[in-house]
Amino acid sequence: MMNSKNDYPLQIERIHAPSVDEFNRLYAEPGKPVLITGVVSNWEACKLWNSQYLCSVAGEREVPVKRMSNGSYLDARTEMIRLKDYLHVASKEQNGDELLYLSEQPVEKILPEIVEDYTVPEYINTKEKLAVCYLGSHVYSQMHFHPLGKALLCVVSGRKNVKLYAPDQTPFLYQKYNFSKIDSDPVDLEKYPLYGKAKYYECEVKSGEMLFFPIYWWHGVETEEFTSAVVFFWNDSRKVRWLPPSGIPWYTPLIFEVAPWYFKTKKIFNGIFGIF
Ligand SMILES: O=C(O)CCC(=O)C(=O)O
Ligand SMILES: [Fe+2]
Repeated sequence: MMNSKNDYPLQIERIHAPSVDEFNRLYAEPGKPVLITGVVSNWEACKLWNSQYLCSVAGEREVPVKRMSNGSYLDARTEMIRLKDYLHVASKEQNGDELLYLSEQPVEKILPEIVEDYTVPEYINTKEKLAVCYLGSHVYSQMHFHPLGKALLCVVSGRKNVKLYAPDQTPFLYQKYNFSKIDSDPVDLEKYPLYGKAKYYECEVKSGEMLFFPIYWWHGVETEEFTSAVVFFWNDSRKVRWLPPSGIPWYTPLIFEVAPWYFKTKKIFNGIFGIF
């Protein structure tokens, strides 16, 4: 990947509401990230979703929230908390290195009151899909890639700052399963010197915008102000999953394809590693 100092960090392409055919041809098939405007902005959710609304429709619900240090999903603990109590925490600056984050929870299951407020983007071409929500502020999701397929990060309110790394940057990212061992941004270069060589794309995803992550693309996500988002996941074909692009160790798919079989059901597997 060639770039001069002037155009660094690399920029993610932006496009206004592409057709399904354009999306498939230009981004999904070649595995190229893109920021899409003009789709999520039509959702009712964009007018509705703030703390007050969420509190009024589902404030009494007990929701699963992760307690995590420095965005680390690997050692996060999940606890149940009333949505209104969580939103109160999320409205203030969180201190210390233990943060609460309502992250990657299936929307239909935990907040059925809000599923009518959004529509599944037509770019998703599989019957099986998963919609999860992220609600929080002052939180960080450590670098990871999705080993099973594609994702669309749809920001409803607030904004997220995302750094993306192509699969060929993996040698500099200290991979552990589908995560990076790097646990902070800015990165401690004494602890992780190879990171200094990593080339990344950076982009801000604002309310009404969505970012497409191809399979095996690394991303770390910073959320400062209170932000609500829905992420859709849909699987790539077995062929795409089993033949990872250059940079991803050849045995990586084995971890995600054979281990579930080993554990007998995919359900147990997802409970352990999560589909992020
Ligand atoms: O918003 C976040 O904290 C993480 C989002 C993410 O990892 C994704 O959309 O795949
Ligand atoms: Fe992700």
